[in-house]
Amino acid sequence: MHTQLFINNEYVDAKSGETLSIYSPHDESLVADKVQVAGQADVDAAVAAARAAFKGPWSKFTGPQRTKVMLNFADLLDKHAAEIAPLEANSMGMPLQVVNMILGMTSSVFRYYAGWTDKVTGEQYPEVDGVYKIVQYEPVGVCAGIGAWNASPMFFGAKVAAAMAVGCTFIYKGSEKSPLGVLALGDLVKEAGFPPGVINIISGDGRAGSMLASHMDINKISFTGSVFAGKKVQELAAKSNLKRVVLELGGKSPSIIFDDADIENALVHHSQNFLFNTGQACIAASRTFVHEDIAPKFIEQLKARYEQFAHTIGAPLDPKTFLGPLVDGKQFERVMSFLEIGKTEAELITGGKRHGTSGFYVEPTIFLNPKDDARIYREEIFGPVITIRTFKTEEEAISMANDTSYGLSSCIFTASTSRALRVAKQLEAGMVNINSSQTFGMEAPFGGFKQSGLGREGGRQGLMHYVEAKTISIK
Ligand code: TXE
Repeated sequence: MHTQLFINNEYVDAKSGETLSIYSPHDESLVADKVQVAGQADVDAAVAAARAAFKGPWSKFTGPQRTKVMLNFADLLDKHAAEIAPLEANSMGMPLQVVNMILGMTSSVFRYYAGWTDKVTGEQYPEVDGVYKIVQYEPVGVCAGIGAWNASPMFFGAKVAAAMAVGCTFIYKGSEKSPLGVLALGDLVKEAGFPPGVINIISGDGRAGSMLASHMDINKISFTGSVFAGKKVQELAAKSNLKRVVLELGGKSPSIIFDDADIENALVHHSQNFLFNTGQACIAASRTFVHEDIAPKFIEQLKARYEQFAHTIGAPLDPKTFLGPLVDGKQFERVMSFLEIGKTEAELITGGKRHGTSGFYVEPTIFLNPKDDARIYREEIFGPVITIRTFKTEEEAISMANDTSYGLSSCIFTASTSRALRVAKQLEAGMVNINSSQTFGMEAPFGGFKQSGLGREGGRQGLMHYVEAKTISIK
């Protein structure tokens, strides 16, 4: 377990002299104390290391040489996943089976972007008045990433791998709620063959995040977290040096289940898939709309599923556990308050209370027909709490689905392809899942409309945020 900052391929104490402690959300026991917290001097040191690496050895690496170290990293991550997984499970309560999936996605995204290192092509324009124009794409420079707690290693992967593919350098700040997993990646960065300073990893809370967002020698920042904090990042980025910004923020994603849907498939996606990571997923479809003709049967069966899943609640390190605790006391209080508010805004179908008497465990919960202005219907709860409303017509369902300030993901369950595509076209969301949920891959852009974010991660779109176009005119 590492608790120091990882700068210039070395683990070092923070100059700030400040530390933070991590407690298990399973039983509030101490997991790690003296996790080093980056202050301004530490952030400056990490940025200086990244700048020196960007101008120095890393700029000499060819595409295929970058591919090699990226693939080394992916292999090392797979090799050491078993040692890293308990760090996440103990810090933020993610069940071991879920952490292993997240770590697998992290090495996959490094392998995906390792293939891009020599494929960012430019353009050439026909001669006009004796002038030829060529466009080349150059690495944007020193980049920063800020991650949330719910899938820390994957946020690291999506941000850092794309930057490495095009030759940028990076300072990554994990969440203060789950710093240990990403800090452990430092050893793998060094062993993989990345030169010192190419990838730096620091810990700290919003203050360290603000230092990154406002740093005058960082060219681009990518943030995953709440809308509130994301707006702060963009504000500081603008007020400092107008660094490029990508924001992956919250969601209150809709799911529409039509009367011709495959009910069993819909039940799986609104129970097992929705409850994945204990509902702590930005793309969780937490606002479900069910056609009135199938609603009574669907709700009755979903209730039975939730009551079954309540039996999978357990300690994060227990391989049988599917539902772990919420990340910490603050989040637990937040979700518990939504449960109490929900009881005044909608009909409680199942759950609605704490599970057990210790640890931050919550019963998987279903609320039915919340009022239009209900907080449980409008706000991102970020827990195992789903709200269901019934609808009569396709138009009504689309209108309700779009009636939100978010626009991250969405789902449509129907047997009709033409209806699925007709509805998909009208949903205001960056991602639409047809007869599925939470299905995304790193080859396609991930991100949201409206206040769910700015820009994309994954695929070619995610990569192009790490380069700048340069038009060269030749006379
Ligand atoms: O997120 P924060 P938190 C939502 C979810 C959750 C709420 C708060 O509803 O209840 O956000 O969770 C850093 N400048 N999501 O507190 O505060 C912080 O250190 C720069 C949804 O964990 O956004 C951490 O590294 N950085 C989301 C990261 O931002 C700042 C996933 C996220 O912290 C900062 C997580 C600032 N002013 C929470 N303030 C999703 N959609 O996936 C904080 N940070």
